[in-house]
Amino acid sequence: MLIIGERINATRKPIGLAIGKKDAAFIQEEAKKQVAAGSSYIDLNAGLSSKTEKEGLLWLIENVQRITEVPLCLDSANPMALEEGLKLCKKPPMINSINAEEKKIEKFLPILENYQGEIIALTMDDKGIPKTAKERLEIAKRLVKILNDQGIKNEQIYLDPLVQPLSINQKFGIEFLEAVRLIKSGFPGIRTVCGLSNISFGLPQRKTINKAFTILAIEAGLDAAILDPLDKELQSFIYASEALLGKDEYCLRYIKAFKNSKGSGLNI
Ligand code: THG
Repeated sequence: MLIIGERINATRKPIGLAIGKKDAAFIQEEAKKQVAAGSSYIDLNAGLSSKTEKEGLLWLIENVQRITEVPLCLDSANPMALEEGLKLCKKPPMINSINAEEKKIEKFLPILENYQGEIIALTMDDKGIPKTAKERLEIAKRLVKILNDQGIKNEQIYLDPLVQPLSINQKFGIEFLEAVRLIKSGFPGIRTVCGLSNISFGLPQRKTINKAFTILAIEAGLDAAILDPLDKELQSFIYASEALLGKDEYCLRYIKAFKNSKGSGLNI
C-alpha cells in the first residue's frame, strides 16, 4: 500500500505554528522523518483560512522540495492555491483533491488540462458525503466520466470514498469498506485512497480502531492511505497484512522492514 505521510497539516498545532512563523527547519525535519519512514508522497496542507492558505502552501512546497525528491500531495480545496502550487512542483504532485460539487469542479477542470500527475477524487457532491456504498459508487461514476472527458486516464485517478466516524453511525466502517470493493471491481485501473484516522473520531484508544480498520481496508483492496508513517506499530501491521494477503513476494518487504531492528520493532 502506498503511504502518503499526513503530518504536515496545519490543523496539527505545531505545524500551524511553524507555518505562521515560517520555521522552515521544523517543517523540513517533519518531511525528512516521513521520508525515512517510507512515505511515497508527502501531503502538504496549509489550512483552511482562505486568506493565508495559498501563500502557506507555496511556502511549504518550496521548503519541502529543498530537502527531498519524494513527490508531494497538494492537500487543498482551493483551485487557485493548487494551480499556483502545481507550477512550483519539480515532479508532478498528487492533487488532493477534487469532488463532484458542481460549482467547484467547474473551477478545477481547466487546471487539469494536460495534467500528467495523479489526482484524488472524493465521492461527495452538493448533497454531502453519502451514507451508503452504492451512493458513493454513483458519484464515483460521475467523477470518472468527468475526469476521463478531460483527458485524465484511469491510471492517474485515486477515488477516496471518504471515511466517516464509527461513533456517529455503526455502519460507517462497513459501508466504506464495501465502497472500496465496489470501486475496485467497477473501474479497471483506478486506485483507492483515504485518510484513515477519521474512523476513530470520538472513540477511546483511537489508535486501536485505526489499526484494525487499516487491516480491513487493505483486505478490501485499499491502494493508498494518508496516515502517520511514524506510527511504527501501524506500519508493522500494514507490512504483515500485505504479506498475509499475498501482496508481498516471499514476504521480502516484511522481512526487510524488520531486519536489524534488534527486537525493538520496525526498523524504518
Ligand atoms: N482524504 C483526503 N485527504 C485528507 C483526508 C481524507 N486530508 C486531510 C485528512 N483527511 C488526512 N490528514 C490528517 C492529518 C493529520 C491528522 C489527521 C488526518 C491528525 N489528527 C489528529 C487526530 O485526529 O487526533 C489531531 C491533530 C494532532 O495531532 O494534534 O494529526 O480523508 N483525500
